[in-house]
Amino acid sequence: MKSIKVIALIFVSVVVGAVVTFGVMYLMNNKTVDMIRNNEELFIPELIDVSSLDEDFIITADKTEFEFVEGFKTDVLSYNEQGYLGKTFKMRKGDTFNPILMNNLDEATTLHWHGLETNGMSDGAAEPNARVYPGEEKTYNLEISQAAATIWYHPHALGTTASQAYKGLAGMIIIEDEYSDSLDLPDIYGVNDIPLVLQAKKFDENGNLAYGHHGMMGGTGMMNRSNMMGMMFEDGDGSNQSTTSGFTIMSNGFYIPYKEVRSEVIRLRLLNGSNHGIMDISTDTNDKINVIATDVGFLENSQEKDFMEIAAGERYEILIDLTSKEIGDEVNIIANGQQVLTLKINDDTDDDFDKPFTTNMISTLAPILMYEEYTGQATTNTFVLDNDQINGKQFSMNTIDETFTKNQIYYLEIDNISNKHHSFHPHNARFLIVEIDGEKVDPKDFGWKDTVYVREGHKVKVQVMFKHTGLFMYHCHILSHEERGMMGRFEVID
Ligand SMILES: [Cu+2]
Repeated sequence: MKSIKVIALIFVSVVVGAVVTFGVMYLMNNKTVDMIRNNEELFIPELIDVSSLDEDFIITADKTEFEFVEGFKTDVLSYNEQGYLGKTFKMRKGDTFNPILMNNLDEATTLHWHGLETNGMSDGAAEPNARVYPGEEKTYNLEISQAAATIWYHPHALGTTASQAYKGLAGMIIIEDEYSDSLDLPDIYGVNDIPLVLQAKKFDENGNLAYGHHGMMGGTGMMNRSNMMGMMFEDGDGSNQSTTSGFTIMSNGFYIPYKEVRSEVIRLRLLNGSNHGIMDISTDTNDKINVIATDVGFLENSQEKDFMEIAAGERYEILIDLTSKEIGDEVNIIANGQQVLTLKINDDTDDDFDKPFTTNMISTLAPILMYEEYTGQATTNTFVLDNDQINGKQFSMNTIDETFTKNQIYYLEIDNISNKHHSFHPHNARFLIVEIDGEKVDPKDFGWKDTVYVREGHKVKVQVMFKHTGLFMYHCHILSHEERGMMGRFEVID
């Protein structure tokens, strides 16, 4: 009888403890969200036009401070001491860009150009000498040979990718070409062509970014703030690696900022720059989303949607037609049910402007040509995604896991046999989706991709050609999965 009482007491204690713990966590998260600065003007990173640079450009990786919560300086990282994130680079097909990374951090870092087809020495990941140590610098030699797209840059050093990206190291790159020139698209940067880096973040009560403390109990067995937040972030067993549930979605570092726009067609360049999570994007006014570009290029025809999904690492360019709006109207962009940007219509911002088109006038964009007509017969390399490993292996810097020949057509079959969702990203690649779960699909529906989200138990086959030689990485773009070993190296040979 006594032992039953003891068991009952322990049971009650555990339940009460759990309720209190989760209650405190819930309140803390809500309280913190209330404290985050909001309703400020959308921050637009400075645009650096690479074509007009007459000297080498230095990109510094810096320890900076940022006021997510008014009056609290939060330690973050940024490029070129911007405060948070980095500048936007505009490049043209045919450009050569030789940026120099200067590492002002306390730990190694690299620059990886996500979505750029480039040589292995400049890809910033798999080469043995890719790491740039504190106080050192490295020059990257980038030859821009690919079609117009919205791509991005972020660190890719082994062991520090996830934490550095989470703390703010990321920036956008806009590539232009003859197609983007000829299309009558909104292209005034920061006015009707707007970069929007969406990131799921979690803050503690002082506005600090909560990240990566593994496990519920610290060394003393006591619950303290940092390990409690760590447990909230840790996505090892929970479902939150596929959603942003419990996180606050920030837009270019700000919470629900606004942007004054004219009653015209607005182009948003969306990047899901989160460490994990898929976002469902829509408007609160039921205004349609016209998708014009996927990760690495224009669609052949724009796709009108009520909502769209964007996974961590992916980019989509979308148009929203505001031509019928009146001054004072507002349209909110919604991500996973949360307001992330308020577009405020205010034509007074400019006395005179053209309303050059409406979205139904630009349905034809750029042709998507397969590398070859899909037969499914060519060489297929299979990537089996399981928990924390690919093809039964965890990452090793001493192994070359796959070898491809330059300018040959390959099929990559990505087979997710795990009980989690994963996001597969091979570097130096621009691929087309040809099969899902063994069924042929039309690649034009998905457009040019460099990252593909594969749900648990599903299988995707893509057609790819590698155009540059060297050593590269493939990995899961859920960055905690990557850090836990879901990554491999491949070599492209002549
Ligand atoms: Cu993964």
